[in-house]
Amino acid sequence: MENIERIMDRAFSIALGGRPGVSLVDVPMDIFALKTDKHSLYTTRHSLNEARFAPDHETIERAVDFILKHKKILILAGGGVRLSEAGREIADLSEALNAPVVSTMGGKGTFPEHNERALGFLGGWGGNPPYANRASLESDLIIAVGTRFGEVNSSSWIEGYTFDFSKTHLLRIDIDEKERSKDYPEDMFLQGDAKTTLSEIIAELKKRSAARPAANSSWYSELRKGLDDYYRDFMNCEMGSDKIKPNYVIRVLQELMDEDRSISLITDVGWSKNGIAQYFRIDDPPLNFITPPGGLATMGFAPGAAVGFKIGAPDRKVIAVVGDGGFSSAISALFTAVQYSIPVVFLVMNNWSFGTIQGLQRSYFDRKFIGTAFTGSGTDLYNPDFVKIAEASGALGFDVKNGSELKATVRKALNGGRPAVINVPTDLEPDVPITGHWSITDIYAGNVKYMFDRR
Ligand SMILES: Cc1ncc(C[n+]2csc(CCOP(=O)(O)OP(=O)(O)O)c2C)c(N)n1
Ligand SMILES: [Mg+2]
Repeated sequence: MENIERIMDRAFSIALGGRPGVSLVDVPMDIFALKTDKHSLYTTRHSLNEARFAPDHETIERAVDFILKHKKILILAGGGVRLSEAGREIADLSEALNAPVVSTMGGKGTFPEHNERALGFLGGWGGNPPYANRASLESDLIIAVGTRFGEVNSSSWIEGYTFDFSKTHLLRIDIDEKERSKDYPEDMFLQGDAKTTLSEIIAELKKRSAARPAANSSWYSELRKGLDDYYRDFMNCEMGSDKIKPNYVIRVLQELMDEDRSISLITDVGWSKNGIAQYFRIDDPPLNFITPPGGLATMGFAPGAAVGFKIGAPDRKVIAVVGDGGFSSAISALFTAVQYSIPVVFLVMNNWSFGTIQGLQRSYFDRKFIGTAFTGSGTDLYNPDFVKIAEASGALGFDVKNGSELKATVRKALNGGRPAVINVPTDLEPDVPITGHWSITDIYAGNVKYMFDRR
């Protein structure tokens, strides 16, 4: 019992410093049952990002020397940029070097994706067309900030899809020493907080008058133009009829967010996450965009996360975008929202299946669907009536019968002042394309040997 103050202090320090995140204090029941006259179990005040350190000045100078030897520099913003709130510094570095920026899913939008130097996000399920991957492969230096080079973002670490560090130099900035050389050998590793370290690099760059690498001016503009063309097509994508096309749902959400900057999207897994990450242009996370971790994506994340987000940011208009599988598995969040009057909108992309998994069965198992289509006792598709569930639980319920109603319905739900469920019958196709590589598909295809040959 006498240790608890110290342990709570440590738990807060871990949660808020370094790599901020959840810390767990496991208290045995016999200690929980003890009596105490203390009113508070933690006495020290901690604040977010207390560990803001940077490498020493000499190291920063060496890093800048190294950066300026390159002509095709690419900045890669990972989730650490978001945690460190270093979006401003990424933008300043991009401007100082005239370098384009790509991101992982966790870092998506930390550099505004509407900016002309933004090339989207990379990896196995990266942006479409895969110009972020191409930029990575064409660059001669990647400055990677706060990324773990996870499997999804690195195309399962198979060279030539997202990265090829036999050709590209790598400068890494990470607060965690354990990241050093974990997956890729870097040419330089700077241990430090993203925001502080980037500020020091930028300050040093400004001292060098001819800092901007001249050849950096144009190598990426073709890629950006290609992305803009694709984006334009996407924003004109077809609606579908009785079942609305999933990309059309995403398009309408993008339009709504472009019109109303107070909307925040929380995504689940499946089409909601991969599709939104692939097509969306995000400018200001975490205010407007939260997604579960890209690789270990937790189905059922969005409903609860949206309720929590709304409690923490009551002025935001919050939409949880979730598949029917994800919503069914975490529907209790709706009841909590009603119980505590938390007006969150649950937009259910209802395709009567674990569509993402079914897509893999379609592509790799000859359309043999096992456990992924929501059928009843026969072959008829089955799902509960989400609108009736909403109404019966005290929330608003909306059925979208036609894509042309979708936008107005979302607005109505957002203005309803109560939790609301919108059921959107959604087409299974198209799939979200894999734009890089994912080794699991080799395994499905019985092509394991190839995987090891390449590594
Ligand atoms: C807890 C958990 N279980 C299983 C999975 C594997 N998984 C990934 S996507 C997916 C299907 C999601 O279905 P749905 O929510 O309906 O979205 P859709 O793919 O149809 O868009 C599943 C089961 C997961 N990511 N998390
Ligand atoms: Mg589904």
